[in-house]
Amino acid sequence: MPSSSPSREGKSLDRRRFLKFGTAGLVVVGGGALAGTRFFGDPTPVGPGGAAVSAAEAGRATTGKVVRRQLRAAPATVDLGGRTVRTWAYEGTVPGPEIRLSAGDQLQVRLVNDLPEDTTVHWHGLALRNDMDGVPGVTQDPVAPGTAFDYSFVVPDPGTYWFHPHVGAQLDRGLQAPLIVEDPAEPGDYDQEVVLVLDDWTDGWGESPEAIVERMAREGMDMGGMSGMEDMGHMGMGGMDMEGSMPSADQPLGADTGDVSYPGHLINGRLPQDPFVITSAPRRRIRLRIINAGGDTAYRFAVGGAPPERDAHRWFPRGPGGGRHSDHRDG
Ligand SMILES: [Cu+2]
Repeated sequence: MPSSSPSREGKSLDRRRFLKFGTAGLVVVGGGALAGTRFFGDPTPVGPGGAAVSAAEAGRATTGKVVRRQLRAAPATVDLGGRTVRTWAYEGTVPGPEIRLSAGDQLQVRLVNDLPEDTTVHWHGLALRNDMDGVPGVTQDPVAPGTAFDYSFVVPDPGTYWFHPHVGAQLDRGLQAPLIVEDPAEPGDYDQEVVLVLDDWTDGWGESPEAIVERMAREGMDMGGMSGMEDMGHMGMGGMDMEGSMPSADQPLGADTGDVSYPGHLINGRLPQDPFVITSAPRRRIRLRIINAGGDTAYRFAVGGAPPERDAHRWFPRGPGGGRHSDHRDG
């Protein structure tokens, strides 16, 4: 058991903190929330092949349908809308290709790593079986360059999710894509659906994501989700506590965003000067699914010119992964 005491850590135990304990040698398998709450007191390691996992998986509701995809992670040249950058991407696009399926479907994804370094895919916000959660050194071995890894899991809950690597600052390159889990029982009272991925961009343009992480670590600032696993070493040190990043009445978006000045901000991989455009017709209802894939930016979102009617501001349920990414409380 690591030396940090749960009582001192307080209520703000989050995923990163959990993962820090995980790297100390314990592997806890199960639903995300279950793993987090069962960890302290009586830590009993459970392997992916354990009876508890088999029982939990057997209890999942499934449609029996299997959705198969391939994701090739590789260097790519991408046009952001007037600015062409060299970056890393899934299948050559930013964001990567959307995966869409229904709750209860089984997702089978072959990750092909054509990057020059290890990678994984983390399924942001999904309460999936732990050994498919994509955290290298904790829930799986890293996927080495030139090799592949097969993810396979039942997708449990409807919602708006996304996926990205859980290695270094890779997600702050172009390795990110939406994962939409539809609810077969939802009435769907809208005419059109649009997925919007918001992102703060520097790769191939400004300072590299890795350089930013290193600089911020040197300067002793909490980079939030910017650096993934690497920032855990300085989390909670130097008098910084988790409360600093918690949303409050004064700072509803939290205090540790906006540390980095990004040269570009994107919606669906496009800069404002040549934006992603939605074509629709008057009086049509559009469902917007909004994903903040930014490493350090909390966005306020508004629809310009929308009529001030209540319907214009009606929000549909979202998945648990819909929050600000740098919190990373749910992955
Ligand atoms: Cu995430």
